[in-house]
Amino acid sequence: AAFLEEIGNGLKRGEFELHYQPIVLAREAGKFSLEALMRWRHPRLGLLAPGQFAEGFEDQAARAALGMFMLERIFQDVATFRAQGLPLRRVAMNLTNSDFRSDVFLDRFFELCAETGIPPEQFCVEVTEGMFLGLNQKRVGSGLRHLHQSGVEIALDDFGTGYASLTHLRHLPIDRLKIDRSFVANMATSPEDRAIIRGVIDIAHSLGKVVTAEGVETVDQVKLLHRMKCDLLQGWYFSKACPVADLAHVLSKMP
Ligand code: G
Ligand code: G
Ligand code: NA
Ligand code: MN
Repeated sequence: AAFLEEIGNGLKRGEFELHYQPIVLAREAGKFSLEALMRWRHPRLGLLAPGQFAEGFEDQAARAALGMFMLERIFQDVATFRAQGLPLRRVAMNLTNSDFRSDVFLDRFFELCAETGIPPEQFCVEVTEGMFLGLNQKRVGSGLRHLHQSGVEIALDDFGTGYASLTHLRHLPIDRLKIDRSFVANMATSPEDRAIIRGVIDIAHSLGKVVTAEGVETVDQVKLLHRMKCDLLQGWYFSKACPVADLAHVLSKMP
């Protein structure tokens, strides 16, 4: 509970920031998508990744505050990227169930599009399978349909690690599957993991969806994924998530 209060104070003190990790189009160089990843520059503990303050995403009040922070900041940052003329495709943000509990989050999203002139087509939202099992799963479904109809792409994150994934593919407006990095990690040595990845890519393409491989760290993984016709690649092989100020430089050195 003390930690949750600290999140509120950290937000007030401006200790939270968004870092951006490039997502590379496998078949075409020079244009990038990004995933926004939250970081907490904690005064005592240093730079924290979401896994280190995950309880904040579970708690309703903390999540509402973190979600709104993320939303406002992502529009500011994307406005900066556009002004810099960065060669950007979509910018992805991670959502939770809480973001669909009321209309506040989605209303503000569309309001920000109108205020800034940044079109919904600039964005992707990442959701996890677990979000379709929560209390407000109906609201999650209708919220995603609204976003999708407006031009926002929907990505299913950590694909293959949750439950009943294939059902969701049938009922929800999902444009992209993100293969969890646990499958990518061992693909060079594990025929089983390679078979799973090949199968996911096959299903996705048959359904007209695009596939992103996460956690790509080695050139061997890049080559294998390329051969398997994986569409998008993301991972430390290309770049870690980096602060806004470093992004132009990082992108200029990407393959
Ligand atoms: O940056 P890191 O690798 O620690 O991210 C861990 C996980 O935290 C990611 O898988 C991502 O889905 C989640 N995450 C990162 N930023 C946010 C955020 O702003 N909101 C939510 N809900 N999840 C996030
Ligand atoms: O929850 P989500 O799957 O969106 O998580 C993204 C997380 O994965 C971030 O915390 C990020 O720091 C981490 N990550 C991104 N690329 C790599 C990578 O190539 N290897 C590893 N081990 N972690 C990565
Ligand atoms: Na994600
Ligand atoms: Mn993921």
